[in-house]
Amino acid sequence: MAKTLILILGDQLTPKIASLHGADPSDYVILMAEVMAEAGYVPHHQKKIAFLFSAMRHFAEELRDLGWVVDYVTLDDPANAGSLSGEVLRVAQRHGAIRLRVTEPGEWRVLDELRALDAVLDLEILPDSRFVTSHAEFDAWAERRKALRMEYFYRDMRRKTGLLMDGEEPTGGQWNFDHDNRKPASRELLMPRPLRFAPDTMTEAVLDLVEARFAGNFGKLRPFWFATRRADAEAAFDHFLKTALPRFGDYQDAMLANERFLYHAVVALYLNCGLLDPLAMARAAEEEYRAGRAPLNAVEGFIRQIIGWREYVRGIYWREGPDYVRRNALGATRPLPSFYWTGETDMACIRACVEQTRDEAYAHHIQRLMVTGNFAMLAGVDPFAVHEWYLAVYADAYEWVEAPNTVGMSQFADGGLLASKPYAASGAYIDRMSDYCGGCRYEVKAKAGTSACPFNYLYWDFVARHRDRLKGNPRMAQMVRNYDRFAEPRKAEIAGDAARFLATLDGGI
Ligand code: FAD
Ligand code: DLZ
Ligand code: SF4
Repeated sequence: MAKTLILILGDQLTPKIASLHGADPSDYVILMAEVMAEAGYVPHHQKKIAFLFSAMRHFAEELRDLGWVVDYVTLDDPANAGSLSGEVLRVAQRHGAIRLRVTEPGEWRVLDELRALDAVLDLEILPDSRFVTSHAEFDAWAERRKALRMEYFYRDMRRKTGLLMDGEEPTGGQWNFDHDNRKPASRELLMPRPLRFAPDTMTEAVLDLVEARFAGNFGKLRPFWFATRRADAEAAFDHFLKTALPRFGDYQDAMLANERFLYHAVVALYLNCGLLDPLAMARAAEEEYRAGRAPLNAVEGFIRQIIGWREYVRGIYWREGPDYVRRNALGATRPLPSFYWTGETDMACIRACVEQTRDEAYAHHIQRLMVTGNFAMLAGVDPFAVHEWYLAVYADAYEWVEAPNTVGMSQFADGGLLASKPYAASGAYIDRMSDYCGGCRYEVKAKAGTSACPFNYLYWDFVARHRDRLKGNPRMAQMVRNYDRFAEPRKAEIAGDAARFLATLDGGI
């Protein structure tokens, strides 16, 4: 009997992937392919491409060790068809396969491409069982509600998984300990570091390939220190549990120029491609609390990110449909300033975040949300351009998780579906949570004039531009009233400063 083809995508790197459930290796051929269509749909960071190709190659070895036949197509294979569907057709023909099995991809674009193969192959697309919530469960939850607030979804996830539950009650008597989690960090704190791995021969070969084919892409390729094998990713996570989790909550929102990782896990890249399992991670974190090695505010905060935010944004992505990435509720049209690629700006906070992104293909949540994201929204940058940037530059970026975070949470471009208010902030917030302002040519405490921090007048200009929309938002109405109380000369000063500054950006005023 002709074999069935199983396609495993670059972000499905686990033997527990649904397409392998219950399958007998002797009846199947697995296809994994490095293709230009995937490596080029946005100009991915060099480290992101290298990470994923190396992780894919290591996973192919892991599968072979488990007895699977794996047809692995490298990017430089002269016969490479260039796209996932092209490779499926080519390899299906080679093996005489008429059936294709695949776990659903993490992006509408790829889903449409795979669905089109239905015309030529007997196609089976399986739900991705790596998530706690299925699409149907999320939709059923959303149907019952007017506002899709993460907090209520998260409580249901706690009940469903039993994580941090004592019977029917949340452990510690509270669902959420976020009020304990807003501390700025000091440079004197002893900082943990993510575990680093020297590239092995397989990774070195991929680094050479990326150097040869993607040298023009954003980002520094070397030094390359990500784990690319499952055992190493697990060691990196274990290292986080032991060294950083206890303070994860306290310093979750802090930013320091010379401490790029602080107490963050730096695991989303491993988790999103399948090297780590979310529920196993959440249970391991809970165990740190139960064993008295980490406090509840830290463990609850971490678990909320994994079974709360991560699941919730995925639910929103699939529920809202393929046009979600094009939403633009605030009508923003400015091109993305070139300093998002070069880091060449006098704003020390943006410079630090872009340089770190360039070097590490990593920035933590508050850098993404409150520095680069906040600035883009205040400056009125087209949210689709912002979305493409985030999708390209972070090693953990796949559309299902990146787009709701960018379009919804950080740009308010879905009009408040995901976030109850725009994450807009002036320089005072950045100054409170970071050490960036001390080294900046702008003065964070100055409100107006050429030396004032641009976030200050851009914030009020944003409130003024979107006054009518924001005055109806209970969490922004006070800011609108504050703006309305400004005397006319002050309002004119804000508008003038903003116009002068925005004129210096790509796209002019
Ligand atoms: P930690 O801070 O240590 O958190 C632990 C884990 O929780 C993360 O690894 C991640 O899996 C999960 N998590 C935390 N916050 C979120 C969130 N808001 N949404 C989903 N999962 C979350 N995350 C991605 O995984 N991929 C993206 O492409 C991505 N793009 C983002 C774009 C913007 C504009 C913003 C504001 C956030 C984005 N996030 C994205 C969410 C978050 O910033 C990253 O998950 C986090 O910074 C990854 O670093 P870490 O592993 O050190 O996470
Ligand atoms: C991100 C990515 C890249 C850079 N390259 C490949 C690839 O060559 N082959 C592949 O199967 N997957 C790749 N991916 C991941 C896919 O783009 C990902 O599966 C979709 O974005 C859906 O999440
Ligand atoms: Fe950023 Fe303003 Fe602080 Fe400079 S002064 S680092 S621009 S917040």
